[in-house]
Formats: sequence, C-alpha cells, structure tokens
Amino acid sequence: MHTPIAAAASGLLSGAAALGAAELAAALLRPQASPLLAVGSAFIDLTPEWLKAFAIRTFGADDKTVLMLGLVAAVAACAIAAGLLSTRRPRLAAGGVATLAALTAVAALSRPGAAPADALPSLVAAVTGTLALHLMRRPRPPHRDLPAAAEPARAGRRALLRAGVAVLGFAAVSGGTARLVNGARDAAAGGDLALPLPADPARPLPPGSDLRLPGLSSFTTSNRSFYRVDTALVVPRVPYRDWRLRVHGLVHRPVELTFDQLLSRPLVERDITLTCVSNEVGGPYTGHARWLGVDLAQLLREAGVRPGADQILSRSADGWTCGTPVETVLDGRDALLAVGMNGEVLPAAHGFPARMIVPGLYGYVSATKWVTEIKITRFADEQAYWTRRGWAEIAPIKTASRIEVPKPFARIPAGRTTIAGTAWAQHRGVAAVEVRIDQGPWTRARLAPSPTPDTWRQWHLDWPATPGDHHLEVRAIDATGQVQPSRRTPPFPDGTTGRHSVLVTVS
Ligand SMILES: Nc1nc2c(c(=O)[nH]1)N[C@H]1C(S)=C(S)[C@@H](COP(=O)(O)O)O[C@H]1N2
Ligand SMILES: [Mo]
Repeated sequence: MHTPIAAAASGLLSGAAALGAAELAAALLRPQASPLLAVGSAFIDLTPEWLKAFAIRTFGADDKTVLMLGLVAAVAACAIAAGLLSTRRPRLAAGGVATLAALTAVAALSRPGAAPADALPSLVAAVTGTLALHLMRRPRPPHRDLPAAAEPARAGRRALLRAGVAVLGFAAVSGGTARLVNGARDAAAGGDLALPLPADPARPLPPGSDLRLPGLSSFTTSNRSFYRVDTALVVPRVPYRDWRLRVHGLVHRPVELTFDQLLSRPLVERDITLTCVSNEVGGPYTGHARWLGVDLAQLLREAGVRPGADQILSRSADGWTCGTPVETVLDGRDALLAVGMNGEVLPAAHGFPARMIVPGLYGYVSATKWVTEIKITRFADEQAYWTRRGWAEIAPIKTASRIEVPKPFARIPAGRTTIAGTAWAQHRGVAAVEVRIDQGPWTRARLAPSPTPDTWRQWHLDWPATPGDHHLEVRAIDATGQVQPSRRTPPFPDGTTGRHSVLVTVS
C-alpha cells in the first residue's frame, strides 16, 4: 500500500502520461481533436460576458495562456485525486476517470466541424492513465533485488520509482512527439506560397505619414507586432490546397472558390487600419497594415445579392461567425478578402488562407479570419457569435485618439518637448487633433498626412514644459466635423468613447 504522497505522485504522473498520449493521438488524428483544446474552447464559448471582459482586462493578450495554465492545473488536481482514491477506493477512482474522459469527449464532439473520431483522444487518455496508475500501484521488485527481501519496503520503493520514471518518460516522449507533429503540420500550411502582384496596387504612403518619433508606434504595424484578437485557443491551420470559400444564401448564383481561383482574380492592395471593439481608451488593440486581396463587393455582385438581404454572415474554419451589413460592403469602400499582409502571405494568426477586411467597421463585425463561408442572409433571421452575446449588430469604428509620447507618469525635463500620438476615424478620416494641458484651451496639433481616410494618422505638438505635475488630454475631430465625445463609456456593446489623458511630472 502506498503512502499518500506516493499515491498522489502516481496520480500526477499518470495524469501526465494520459495527457501526453491524448495530445499525441490528437496530433496524429486531427489537431483540433486535442481534449485540452476542446475543453478550453468549450470553456471560452460558455464563459459569461462579464468573466470574459474581466479576463481580457486582467490578462490582456495573455488571457489564453492563463486559461491553458488553469486547465493544466485542473487536470493535475483531478489526477492527484484519482491517485489518492485509487489506493482505497479503486472503483470510485476508475469511475471518476471515466466521467472526466466522457466529459472531454463530449467537449471535443461538440466543437464546430467535429468528427466522431474526435472522441478517441479522450478514450486514449482514460486508458493510458488507468494503465499507468496500475503499473505504479503494485510494482513488483525485480528478482535481482531479492537479497533485499529483508527490506521489502525499500525494494518496493525502488520499483515504484522505476515505474514512475518509465511513466514520466512516456509522458515526455508522447507530449514532445505531439508538439513535433503539430509543428511540421504548421510549416506545411502555406510556407511554399508566393502571392501574385496586385493588379491595383496601393498608392505609396505620402512622405511624412510616419513621423518616426521615439516612443510613437510606427505608421505600419509589422505582422509580428500586430495585435491578435480571436476566440481560437490555438491558431487554426487551414491547408490552402483544401480551402474552399462558399458564397451562398440569398444570392442568385452561389459561388464556390478554391484558393487558386481566388488568386487568379485581380488582386487589389489597400492601406487599412483595423481596430477591435474591445480596445479601451488609449488601448493597444488597433494596428495598421497594407492588405492584398480580392474585391469583396465585386464577388458579391457576381453572386447577385437578392432584394431584402441585409447581412453578410461569414464563418471561419473554426466555426466563429460574423455579421456585416451588405449595404456597407457595397457602398464603394475597399472591402477585401485578404490573402496578403504587409507584403507577406497572410500569417496564420491573422487568418491564412483568407480573411475579410472592411474599412470603418470594428473587427468583430467585419474581419473574419480563416473565412470559409459567406452566407447572404438577414439580420432578422440569424445572429453572429458576438451579437448573440449582446454586442451591437451595427458597429462602425468610433473616432479615437491616443497620446503615446510622453508615456503615463513619465518624468521629463523642463523645456521644449514633444507630445505625439495617433488618431483614427476609419472611412470618415481624421480632420484635426487637439490637445489641452491642465484643462487649458484646446490647441491644434500638427497632423501627419495619411494615404486614405481608412487609416489612422499620427500627430504631434511642441510643448514648453514647465516644472510640476501636468495633465495632458487629447481629442480628435473627424472629417464630418464630429468631435470625439468626452463621455467615458465601456467597450460593450459597440465601442468605447472618452478622451485619453496622461499625467506627467516635469522637473
Ligand atoms: N475566425 C475569427 N475571426 C475573427 C475573430 C475571431 O474570433 N475568429 N475576431 C475578430 C475580431 S474581434 C477582431 S478585432 C479581428 C482582429 O484581427 P487580428 O487578430 O488579425 O488583429 O479579427 C476578427 N476576426
Ligand atoms: Mo475585436
């Protein structure tokens, strides 16, 4: 009989072996069948709005890492419990393991696009965990240890240790192999691709649109530093050779396109700044890129939108959905099905093989990544992922501005200094930015040029800083003459409002 510590350790090791075997089974079968990911994704979809908002506020872009760590901790706790139970109540332990496996199988089977085989990794986990636990429960001392029969306890301990090391080795090898298999699959998902040149290239950026000031974000955000927001726990890897885009619903002529057919259409290249509705005042969830893609409006016209249809319900390979007004996409703006980003093939994290981009709309109502389906429908008939959760159906990007230099609570020397930042009002355009210091009069900042109204603009202002604490505030005015509202509202349900301000100390 094990001491409680040995029982707990056996449980933990068995849990690790179960996890490693399950992840390996999933990597070999279907990566999306990973029980850990399936449970994590189900958790994300079932999370109430307030908890999701709390997680994003508290952990920011690390929210998914925190969730995965939490899940692993939960698995470890269950495994320890199973180990402890198995010495006294083996039936109860087995029942617990079976229940857990059944729950994760249900989670895997209820993912969008799941196949019956997706339950297999959970079964593998249950079997492996049970076997490992059994192996460590009554390890028999090998014969050459027989002279130590006088000390059976020590021999038993040594045999247990050996079994434990074997189980741990199995966990490490299976988990490591799973990672390698997944890595090889990722590398095959678009690395060998060269995109055609645009038939209709973007105009060059006007000189000076990037002020290149230290501390100010660059005009074009690199693909590596571009913010990422989505509900996917792991980046979906969609092999472009299997990819299809189906355009159907309330259309006269449904269309289905392969990736080659998409690329054989004339490609347009456009500068468009993307913003997330969850971005708080002064927040980081906005970025600018030069997108290469197919004219989405043209594609819809070819399919022929039927009268009365007002929603483009797009769906991603992982089942996320997004509702975009038909009217907006057809109003002449540069809505794209993008395949390239800043001169590169669209990175997997940003939607490879193809994603939607519609200037002027928040990402959750316009920017479907890994898009595989466009259904023309009516807002009255169908809801999308976030609108079902109470977010607005109509969500144009609100006018916003941000102070990036100096940083909050910076200590700066007295004398001439520069205040600078960015402002955006996509598709309307930023007409002016104003700054005020310590509630004084609003002063016009100098605006850098922008290539189109669909991009953000940089701005700067000289400031003769005098010693003391100072409050710097910014507001933008869009090209329709609307002043950015001063009232602070939260992102829910259609984007935050309010002015960004920073406190600095001058000495
Ligand atoms: N498939 C899919 N596409 C998606 C999302 C998602 O969760 N799943 N999130 C949207 C949201 S809320 C935003 S703000 C943008 C962000 O795009 P990015 O991650 O490339 O910056 O993607 C949009 N497209
Ligand atoms: Mo978003």
